[in-house]
Amino acid sequence: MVGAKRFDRVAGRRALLVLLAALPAAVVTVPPPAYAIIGGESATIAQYPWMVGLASRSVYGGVRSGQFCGGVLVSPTKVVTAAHCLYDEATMQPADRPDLKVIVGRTDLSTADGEEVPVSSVWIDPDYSMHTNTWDVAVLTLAEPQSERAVLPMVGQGETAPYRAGTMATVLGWGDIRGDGDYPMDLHAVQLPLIGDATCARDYPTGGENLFQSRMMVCAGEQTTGGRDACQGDSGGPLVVAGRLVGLVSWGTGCAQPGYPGVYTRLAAMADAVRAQL
Ligand code: 4AZ
Repeated sequence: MVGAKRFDRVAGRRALLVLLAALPAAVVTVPPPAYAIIGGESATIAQYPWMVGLASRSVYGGVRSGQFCGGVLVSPTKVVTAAHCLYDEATMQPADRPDLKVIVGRTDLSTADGEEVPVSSVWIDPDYSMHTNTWDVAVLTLAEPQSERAVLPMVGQGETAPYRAGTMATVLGWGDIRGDGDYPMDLHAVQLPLIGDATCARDYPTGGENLFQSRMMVCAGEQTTGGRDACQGDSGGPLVVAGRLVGLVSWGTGCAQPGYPGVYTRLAAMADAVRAQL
């Protein structure tokens, strides 16, 4: 049902784009895509076997396996995710989720494919602040090693080259595909360019939780047109450049709006601290 509807939407949009491509560019303005992670397309765990979901059925219900965030398998027993995924938005304190699981090997959250692996311990970056969204990284230890699954290598401490503006990155998640609470069952992926620090500093100049800080954050998206972005539910998921984990979905104003790109945890800023947990 949901899948069929989305397929129709995608097919309809393709037809529209073919039509628009035939018209003189000056006559038409192409609306931003309104489907997928946002502006992406369906993907599978076979394509991205190190992609995982964080889930709590007691808190989020069982319809979508209890999924509420993304994460990445970086070793057989370790998952990197965003610290804010492990916090309670209401209390601003670490969340109490005794049934926290890591979903591995599952593309479609309505199925029982793969496994729901218990978490034996949680490390949250000691510098993480929910008030400023800074140092938004955490490491989960799995109770059952995933020795047969592929892992994603991580960027090195202090690396800068992978973050050059215009570099194409891939973002993955099971989050909102329209920015209006439309949560898909299947994994989505989008390719988007990294945005330079000076640009993002202009996009998010104010203090508190809306201040861009290039030391431990990096932005990605379509600065002028919007249309491609991570959204609610994608948090903690990977920003991948050239086959390595360089960032985590962290925050942003709304989703896929021009001038308000997605902000990601810049993993090169804390790669050593994360590696110390592996
Ligand atoms: C969120 O609330 C969220 N557009 C994640 C990513 C973005 C915005 C919000 C980026 O989890």
